Amino acid sequence: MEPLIITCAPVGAEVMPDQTPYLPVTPERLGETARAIREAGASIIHVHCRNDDGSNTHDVARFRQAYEAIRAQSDLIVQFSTGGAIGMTPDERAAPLQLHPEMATLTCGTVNFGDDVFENSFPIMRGILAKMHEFGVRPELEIFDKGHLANARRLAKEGLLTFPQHVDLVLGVPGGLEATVQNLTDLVDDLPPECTWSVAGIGRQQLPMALAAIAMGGHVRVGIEDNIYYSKGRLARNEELVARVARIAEEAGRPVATPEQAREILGLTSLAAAT
Ligand code: KMH
Ligand code: ZN
Repeated sequence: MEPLIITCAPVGAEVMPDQTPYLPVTPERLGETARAIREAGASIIHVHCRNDDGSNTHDVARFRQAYEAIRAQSDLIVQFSTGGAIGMTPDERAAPLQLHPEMATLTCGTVNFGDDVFENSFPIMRGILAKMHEFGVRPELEIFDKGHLANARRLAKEGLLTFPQHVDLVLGVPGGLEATVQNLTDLVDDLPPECTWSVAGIGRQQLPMALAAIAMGGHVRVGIEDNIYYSKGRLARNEELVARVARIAEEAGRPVATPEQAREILGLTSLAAAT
């Protein structure tokens, strides 16, 4: 089977520093985290930024510092969030794309998000995609619900996307599609041909969804953005979540992809050629 791409989402926008001491809030800690998760087997880092007090920011200067800190300590594929945090404007969410990260997320539709609404109307999606085209950034399509795949196909019909793409199936958000193996297989069956995919299970479902993806030939996202626990009552470090998936995959006969192998699988330019 194809080597396993492990994405780590180490910080996100929802987990706060009073919930866990392992949240990498500053660019410096993101850099250290990048080194640790790379050693543990990750090949992609999904980046959100925080201010020193833990509040969310999509400030371009802060993203630049984070990008530089990550690159100084690792060869990971750097994937910026364009989802940001609830309440950010679409322009704020898209602003860091001007830094030309290799990848960035594109959430493919609006979804209830706990008691909030994570808004991704067609105009918002078109606007973010236009910025991705302008700055040469490869999207990762984030699918929180079944209808989001239909939305992605509509964007493709409009000529704003071409398939295949890399797709991340985010399952278990309260308000989105539940994290079950049945839902995962239904979504995978519905993907356009040749798409690569990963799954991000939320909370307790992170590990079961990872196990399913390893067996199915998909890829895996883990990290504190999606799950703060290693096991019941025991807080996780990001690198531990990555290392566990890498260990299980190796046992199951799926070697773990290096970042350069992941670039090849995803059709991204090799880091050596890009710099
Ligand atoms: N924080 C969520 C509202 C993404 O990174 O692209 C959106 C999110 C998705 O985390
Ligand atoms: Zn995110």
